[in-house]
Amino acid sequence: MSTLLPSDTPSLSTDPGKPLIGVVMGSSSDWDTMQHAVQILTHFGVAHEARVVSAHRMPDDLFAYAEQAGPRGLQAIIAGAGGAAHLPGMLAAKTTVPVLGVPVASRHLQGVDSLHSIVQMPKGVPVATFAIGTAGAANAALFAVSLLALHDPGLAAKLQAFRAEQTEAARAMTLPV
Ligand code: RP5
Repeated sequence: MSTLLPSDTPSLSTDPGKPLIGVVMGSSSDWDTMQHAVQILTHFGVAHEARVVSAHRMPDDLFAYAEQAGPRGLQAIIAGAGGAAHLPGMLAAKTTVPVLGVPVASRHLQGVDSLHSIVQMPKGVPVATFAIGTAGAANAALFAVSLLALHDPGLAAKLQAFRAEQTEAARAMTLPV
């Protein structure tokens, strides 16, 4: 990932002792996917935490995490899960902190099951749902950065630079014909 970011712009989001974004997942087997969210948050210098919180294997931990998210100052929770992916929805049921859901690709249904489980929340308890897999994990983190950047000019500048790099990279693309 590029390091061509403004380094002298102040950021309100960098205190590692006070995470602003929580990244949770149902299993350590989700890490291959969810590490892409963590990489983005690290790249932007956003204070975050990452941990396993399994909805069906650690339900009490899940409730405690959701209940403490607001009081602990989390601004968003990125939650990844596969299969019957109830982790994001159950988190959203227990907190009004925004929950960004990442469908992890499953072995048998390639994550379509995860996507449907996360995106089909009944009216009243939303989960913002992203693409299946690594693109979804990265985009959920970029979305979280965008939310924080609304109130953080330094972070907004980094986000603009990130977008500009992508534009330049696309303009530089060539084809083999
Ligand atoms: C879900 O079950 C996890 O989110 C994971 O995607 C899936 C499989 O978990 P493991 O059997 O690999 O622990 O809870």
